[in-house]
Amino acid sequence: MIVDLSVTASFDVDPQRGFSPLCPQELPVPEGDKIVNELNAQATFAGARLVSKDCHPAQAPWVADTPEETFQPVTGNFPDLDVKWPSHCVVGTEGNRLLPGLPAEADYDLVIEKGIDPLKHPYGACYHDLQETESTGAIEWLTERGISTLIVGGLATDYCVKTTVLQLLRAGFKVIVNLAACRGIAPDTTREAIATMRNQGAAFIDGSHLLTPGS
Ligand code: VGL
Repeated sequence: MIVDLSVTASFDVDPQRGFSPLCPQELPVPEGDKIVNELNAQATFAGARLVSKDCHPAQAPWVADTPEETFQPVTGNFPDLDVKWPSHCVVGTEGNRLLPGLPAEADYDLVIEKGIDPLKHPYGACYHDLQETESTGAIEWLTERGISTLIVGGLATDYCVKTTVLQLLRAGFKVIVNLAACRGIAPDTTREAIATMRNQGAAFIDGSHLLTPGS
């Protein structure tokens, strides 16, 4: 697949320790820490590099107090919460940090922080809310720079990667998902997520060796 560096950005979605076996008490995605080399490799085909981060508070109505509560619906009138999750990626903790081997945050062109409000647990990196009305600025930032193509990897394929990819497709970008730079929480939901992204127009590669610089 040919990519033109000048109109392409690489997007690292939530590549945080809290989604990896480095933080087993959080939301460890199997092999979540194995995506770093591929994220770094895909970035060499892009003129800009973005990262999104879950930046959660320690306490929120969506936090599951016991493992059994995970995936249970959040009760009450919370339009921007759906199901409960184990506490993860809390600001100031190890789980919030980027995976070892990724650039320092200051070396990314844009860092998007999401999930800060305890009453909102978004998945996609383009909006702070599930209704997708409050932009994080990612789409505007990319548009302003004339970027038309995104190479996407990160965690987890079946939640934050999927939702981010669908948001970018709806915003009119060409999206290449690098599956070698992604890992999912569960096989079934990961398969479904890949099918949904494909139906909505995403392209897929299984490693950045399948990319060629060009225009
Ligand atoms: C994610 C579940 C809950 C993700 C975040 O980054 O994919 N998944 N919170």
